Amino acid sequence: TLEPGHLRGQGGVAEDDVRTACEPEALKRAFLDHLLYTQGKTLEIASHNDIYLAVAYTVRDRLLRRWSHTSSRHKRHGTRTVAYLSAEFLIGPSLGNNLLNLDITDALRETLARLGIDLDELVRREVEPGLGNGGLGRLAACFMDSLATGEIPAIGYGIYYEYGIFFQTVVDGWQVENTDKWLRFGNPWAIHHPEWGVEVKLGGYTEHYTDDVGRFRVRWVPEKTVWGTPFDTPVAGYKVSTVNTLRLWRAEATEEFDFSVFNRGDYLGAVNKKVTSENLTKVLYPNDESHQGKELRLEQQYFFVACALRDMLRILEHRGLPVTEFPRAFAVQLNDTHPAIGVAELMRLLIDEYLVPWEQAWEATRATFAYTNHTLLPEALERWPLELFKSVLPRHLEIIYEINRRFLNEARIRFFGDESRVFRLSLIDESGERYVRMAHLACVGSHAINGVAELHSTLIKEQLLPDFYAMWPEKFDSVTNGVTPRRWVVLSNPGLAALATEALGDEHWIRDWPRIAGLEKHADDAAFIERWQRVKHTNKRSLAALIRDETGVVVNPDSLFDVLVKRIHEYKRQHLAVLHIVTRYHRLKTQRATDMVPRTFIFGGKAAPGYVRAKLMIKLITAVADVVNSDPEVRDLLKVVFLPNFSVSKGQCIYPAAELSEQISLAGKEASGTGNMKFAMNGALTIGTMDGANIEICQEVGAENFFAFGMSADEAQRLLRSGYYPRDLYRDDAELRAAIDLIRGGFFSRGDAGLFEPLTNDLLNEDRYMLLADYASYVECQDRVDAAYRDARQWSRMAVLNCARSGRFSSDRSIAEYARRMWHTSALPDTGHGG
Ligand code: GL2
Repeated sequence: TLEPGHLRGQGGVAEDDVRTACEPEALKRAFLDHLLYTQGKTLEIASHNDIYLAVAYTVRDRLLRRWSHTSSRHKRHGTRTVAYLSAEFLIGPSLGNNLLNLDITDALRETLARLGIDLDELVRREVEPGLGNGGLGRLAACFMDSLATGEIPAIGYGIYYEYGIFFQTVVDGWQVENTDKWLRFGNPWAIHHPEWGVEVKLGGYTEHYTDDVGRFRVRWVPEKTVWGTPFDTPVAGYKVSTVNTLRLWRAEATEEFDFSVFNRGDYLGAVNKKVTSENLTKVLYPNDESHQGKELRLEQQYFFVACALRDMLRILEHRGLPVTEFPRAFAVQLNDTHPAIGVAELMRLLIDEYLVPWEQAWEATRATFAYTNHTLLPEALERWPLELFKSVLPRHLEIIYEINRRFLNEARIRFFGDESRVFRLSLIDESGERYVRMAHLACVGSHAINGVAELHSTLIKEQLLPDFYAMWPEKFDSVTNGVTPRRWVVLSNPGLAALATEALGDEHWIRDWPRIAGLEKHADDAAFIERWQRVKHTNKRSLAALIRDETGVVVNPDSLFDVLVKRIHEYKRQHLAVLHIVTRYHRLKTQRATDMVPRTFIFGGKAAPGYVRAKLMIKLITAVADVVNSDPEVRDLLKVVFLPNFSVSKGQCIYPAAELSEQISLAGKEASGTGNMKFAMNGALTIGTMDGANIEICQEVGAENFFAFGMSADEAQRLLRSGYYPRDLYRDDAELRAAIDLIRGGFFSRGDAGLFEPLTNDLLNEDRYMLLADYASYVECQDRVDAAYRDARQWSRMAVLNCARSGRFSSDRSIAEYARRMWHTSALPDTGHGG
């Protein structure tokens, strides 16, 4: 492995070049030049946005110097490039991150300060691209950071949505969605490359024919074609010379106007066709973990995958390699099934366009792809109605049939006489209306299949894809998720970063996160603990200020900050946290519960616009907040806030200030979780179920430093099988009954007893996510949290241990595992010898 800071003294010509460009005088010159020549402004009349853009271009120039060296190095060495295919990349704000990775934050801050410009304010006010829904998209962004930092050649391929995830406001307690026009003021980080445009076919039919030399051929006659062009964003590694690429595709009309229509005099009709093509990449589907069989979504998926594979073929050709070298040149990772159509598309390219024989094409395809599953929820599993699929991708359906025919023949031999298993394995679901099963396509077309935490990977093998596991046990693997400590500690929590560097004696932990273990020996050092507490308190004060600015609620920074931020979902059980809050409130009102630890409950998260229950959960949180926060009897003991528009930027303010991390999904439902890791790294203690990566966090930090509660995945399933009667639990538990009755009696809805009925009735009658079964254990566990928090010194000690023992949860470790086990790639660092 590389020594941290290996750039120093080794960089060669390229690095000298970059370093000179990063000196204060050069930075000043570049900034003023961009202000004048790119923005057309002088300092006197420049707007905030002009200044931001000129700064961003100045930084981007420095990235591009390294980027060009990186790409020629990759070309020269022809090493295997990782192509990370993902419909979402939730990269967050770029400026601070790029400055950090280029190591020019201080130089630029000083330079700008001399011009009267506050760099930190530019960083704070930067708008972020919301090109993802939640954990899956953010994971892709953390992986891009770790790939670059690990100097692994990689390209992230995805979609350049014009509108990202909606902007959430809360009006009268309800979520309101507003469009996210993130490109309104320009995106300085990406470079448009129309010259690398690709034509993508859609719809139509196929023709089978014999060509001049007697070969059997298929021609796809599309109904329409759209034009895809890439926007490249440089992705710098942390203090290394590698700069990789995030390449996102935008759809355009193939021609400005359809002249045949135009000539008929239908001008608007002609323009309309152009608009329709451009609709393809207009908007990100705002559903997290639910699948809707919408034609446009299928077109989006195919569009970006087709562009990506074409682009890889272009690169291959540029490197002078034949198409048969594809798997040696690229390792393609499928981030969930959204890009799984790539399996059929690569087959189509190889057999139809490059005339590679089926067997050879299939071998190459399987060697190329690997598939990561991210969810066990049945509603999130993608399947497309056959007729819809056929109308969009007629040729791919034929190829999928042929893949399936060969695959099922293999399965029949492997599972002799077991036709029901063959039926279950099929790429086509024929149990009712017929569907194409994308997860099955991904499994068959990949050489590796992995889950994202140990429990999740086990459940994939045992419950989600047991027949595939029986067929190919060797394909199945597990890579626990991770998050980048650059963004989630260094950028978000500068106080903690400074303390860590001082305590550990150097900054090596930033690229080698397991070294954070060195903090452990300070856990009993009173002076260190005091400083740790000061950092936490400062972060809590900043968050309190943000909460006041955004919601008007004043919270006490000396109270316990208890945080639940993530997408709103029934399986994530935000309403279980509400039941606990209501229980506390009830105790306060009915018993003089004066020994209660003052707490601030902080919620954040978006609900899919069509997910009525989830939106009602937001209303429930805000309704409880309104009553509790305005009850004078409650005083400082209980505060509840819903911070609107949870995003990467918001997360950067929230995780560092949190003391208690709520990870309360029903065991067996959360594949991994990654917020749980961000909290632990920032020294929050977790109250959590034995679900996803919580289990591994608990193992690492030690059960004595973790508040575990609730049923295990096994126990939950057994209870469900043996008959689960939530109403009995309601009947037998007085506190639970009181909490539910307050809600359904209309206490939090000005007497409107009907408002929350959809939620409360569900809890009493079905309770799919078994809140009532875990309620008592959760409340009891929260009482233990109170007891622990009363001993501030001991609490901080546990917090330090959580951080110190989070070494496993860096995405650098995840990427190292993928590289070794799935991709068979390694780092290609700049040796500084022109090599
Ligand atoms: C998710 C899982 O729900 C989450 O547990 C996991 O951490 C991430 C990343 O692996 O993937 N699956 C999914 O569809 N979304 C997720 O966040 N949206």
